[in-house]
Amino acid sequence: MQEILLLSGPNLDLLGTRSPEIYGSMTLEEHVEAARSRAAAAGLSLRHLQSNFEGDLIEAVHAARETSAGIIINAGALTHSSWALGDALAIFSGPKVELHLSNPAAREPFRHVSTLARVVDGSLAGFGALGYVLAVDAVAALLAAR
Ligand code: CA2
Repeated sequence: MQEILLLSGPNLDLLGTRSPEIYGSMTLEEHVEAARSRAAAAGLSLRHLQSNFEGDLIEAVHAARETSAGIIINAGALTHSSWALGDALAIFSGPKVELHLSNPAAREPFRHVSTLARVVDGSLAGFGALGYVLAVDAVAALLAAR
């Protein structure tokens, strides 16, 4: 069975505890479970890693080259600053989807830059919880088209 790696960046472990007006009220684990169910319906497994450390996420992308068919990444604020994470993702050859709960383009100017956009197949932003399900659908469709 092919595996999707879902990566969650800094502070996303706090989902459900603060700022529901921006990020909704679901916990990260609830988003992961929704994504996992959708992946299972498409015949895919899903593994999740959350880290508050940039290097952990980079190493997970490196390891994914041996284990995972596709990557979904909500890199949190690293989206706007981490050229290194973008470079790591560029080396991964499977489908890659950038995901955000909110719509960074409609927020503060520093969120308008994505260091990941240049290396992913596509980005989903602003759909809240639905984004996790849509991202799985996108990776599944890209895998099926290969
Ligand atoms: O909208 C998204 O999913 C973001 O990736 C979330 C990041 C933000 O820096 C990006 O610009 C957009 C922030 C995640 C912080 O999550 C929190 C969760 C609960 C309370 C406070 C922050």
